[in-house]
Amino acid sequence: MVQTIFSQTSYEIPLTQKAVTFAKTHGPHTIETAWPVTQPKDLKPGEVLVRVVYTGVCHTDLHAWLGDWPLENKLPLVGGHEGSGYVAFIGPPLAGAEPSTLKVGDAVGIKWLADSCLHCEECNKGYESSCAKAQNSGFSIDGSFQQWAVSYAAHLTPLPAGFPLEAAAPILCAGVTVYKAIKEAALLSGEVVVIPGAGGGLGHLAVQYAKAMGYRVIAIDSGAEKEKLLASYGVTDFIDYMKGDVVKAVNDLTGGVGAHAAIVVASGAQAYEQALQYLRPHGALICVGMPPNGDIKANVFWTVVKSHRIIGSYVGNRQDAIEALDIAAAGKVHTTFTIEDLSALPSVFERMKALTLNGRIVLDCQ
Ligand code: 8ID
Ligand code: ZN
Repeated sequence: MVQTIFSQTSYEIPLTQKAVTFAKTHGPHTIETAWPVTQPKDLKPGEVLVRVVYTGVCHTDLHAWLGDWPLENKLPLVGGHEGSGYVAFIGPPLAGAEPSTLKVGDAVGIKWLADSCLHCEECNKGYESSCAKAQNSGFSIDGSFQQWAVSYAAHLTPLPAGFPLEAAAPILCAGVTVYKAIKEAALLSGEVVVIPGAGGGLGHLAVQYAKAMGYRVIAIDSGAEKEKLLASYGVTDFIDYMKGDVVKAVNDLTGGVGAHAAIVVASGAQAYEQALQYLRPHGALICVGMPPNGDIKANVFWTVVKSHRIIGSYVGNRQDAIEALDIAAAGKVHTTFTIEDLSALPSVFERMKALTLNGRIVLDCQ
């Protein structure tokens, strides 16, 4: 599909737009053609109106629609949190704050963390996603499955100059999340990272960031298509979790000693139990995938004796997003995606549930 919306110095803002919504958890989706657009005069301090051009579809959007998690989202909801587009209008600055450095026409990204207070201890330490006042795109506020989204000046991510918007979209959740998760493992160059869920949206980027950061990658997922996709990034160690003993396979590939880290991006629970069995002493289990009702069963004795580190990693902060995009813009990480129309969202969810997607689906919101 051809991009028809570009950077402009001003945008004609319509009263209504296309959007995909649902009013009830796991209820039907509605392809709206006259969903209201927040008008410039109605933007509150700190808010920005973004003309969304592309949006990725993350498994988190599916979890939200299915009601998989012990958190309540806004209803009715416009989901989506991997949006790329242009600043269309900038609301007034927050009381006492400098005006935003953003300009109308700037290429920006909408990520899961839409806003945070930037004053609390969590924000000051760079754990912005843990801020008690955090707002999440496509969950607590409407997200990127629409053409004109309200987001926040402080958290919109500037996109690298000339970086294609469709390639940027998946970096804004999948990319930043896995990049941050790999950093959390605190590894040394050449150490072994296992990535269960490697063929999905997060996973296909995780294997590339891990390689770009100097680690040896063992990918786990299922099926010839995903194996082929991963081979295209130079990943030669692939384990099909549907076939045979995953723990033995990792141990065989690591001379019997196991891996230095597992970055679990699988949306199923089984991958966590397996990871604890193939980690070597001081190995890190980085928890990223969020299966419904998932528990990690770690034996206390072996956790202590092996000094295993079990770490939850939740998206990334503003700087992580900038770094993740810069690495991709430098050509070290490529998003593999298929573009479909915004109205295809319900069908994308069906295919995501069936685990048949390779890489990411990016929806065209033009
Ligand atoms: O901040 C966070 N922690 C964060 C951010 C973004 C997404 C967490 N997530 C979560 C999502 O909510 C979801 O639970 O990460 C998970 C993966 O999201 P995704 O990459 O968007 O999902 P996907 O494209 O459907 O890929 C999932 C892959 O996991 C594989 C599947 O075959 C698929 O390719 N998989 C499964 I399910 N079980 C597996 C297993 N046992 C497995 N791969 C290996 N071993
Ligand atoms: Zn996401």
